[in-house]
Amino acid sequence: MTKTITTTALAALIAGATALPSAAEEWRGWNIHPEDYPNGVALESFAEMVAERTEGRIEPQVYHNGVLGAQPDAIEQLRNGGLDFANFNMGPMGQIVSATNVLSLPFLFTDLDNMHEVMDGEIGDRFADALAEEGIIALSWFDSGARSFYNTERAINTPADLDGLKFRVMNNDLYVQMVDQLGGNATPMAYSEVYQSLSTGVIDGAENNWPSFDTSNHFEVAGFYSNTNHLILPECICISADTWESVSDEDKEIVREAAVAAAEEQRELWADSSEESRQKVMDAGVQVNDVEDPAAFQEAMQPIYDQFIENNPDLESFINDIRATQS
Ligand code: GTR
Repeated sequence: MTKTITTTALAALIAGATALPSAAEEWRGWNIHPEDYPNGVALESFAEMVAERTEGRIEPQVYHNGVLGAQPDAIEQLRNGGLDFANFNMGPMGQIVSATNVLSLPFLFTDLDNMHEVMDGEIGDRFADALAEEGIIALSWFDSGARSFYNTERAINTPADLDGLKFRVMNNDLYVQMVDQLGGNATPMAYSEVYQSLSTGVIDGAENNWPSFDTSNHFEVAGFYSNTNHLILPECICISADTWESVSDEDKEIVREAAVAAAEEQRELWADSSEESRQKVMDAGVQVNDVEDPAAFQEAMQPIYDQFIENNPDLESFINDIRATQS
């Protein structure tokens, strides 16, 4: 082994040293989606803005495609220091921060505009406070459209059409109840396992928005997509509380502004991306239908609301306040 250092190696070392100031904090960021999905694009913009505006004091690095683990694990990692930031869906968050379960009540929001109005205002701040109590700092809210059921067997028009079908749901008991109430069977499962499970018949269907149905390739194996639009879930750019507390007030401001700007970009990209994905899966032969009886799906959810309020009386005000934005 040689003990001398070549000039090229030395130059590389110096270049490396100048690229990252010695005080640079490297932040690990989790993204379940591909880099070119609206969320991936916006997270990259966030990382770039933060690095640039903090002059390299913070260097966020986004790991795409869920390579750092499934969402429930990633939420835990963010809380115990394994991750610094992430784009989380509020669905699986309910298992940790019970107030966010309100957002998983089916047909809660009337449309995307209603969700924006709520999350960008005082009610959204209350959800952020509840998250902060569990070590999760939500800085801005992304879109994830509306989720609908898709399956390998048939078009769904009424709840009776779910009978005998097994659907993958995200990790949250409320989704198991939701599918039960509609007469189907539900099984919680990691997103990364759905494609294989659909292909092998372990499950018959799942539910998601257009961009996820497309980029996960589920449309290749599940040929029926039925517009139930049962869940409009916000997603966040969230930072670990430990990471957040470790930065100066000046850098907190930079990070917050970058997160808000990234969410604006994500929402703009979302609308186009949804339409492109819808078109793409239809061109690929997926049979898409509007359900014949949308009211029947909503009515079937009443027992879930009743039980939820009975079990969480302290959260009833959230529901009422959201309803008040709709009148
Ligand atoms: C997507 C969402 C992901 C993940 C996924 C799933 O729409 O953006 O965060 O929750 O759905 O179904 O697991």
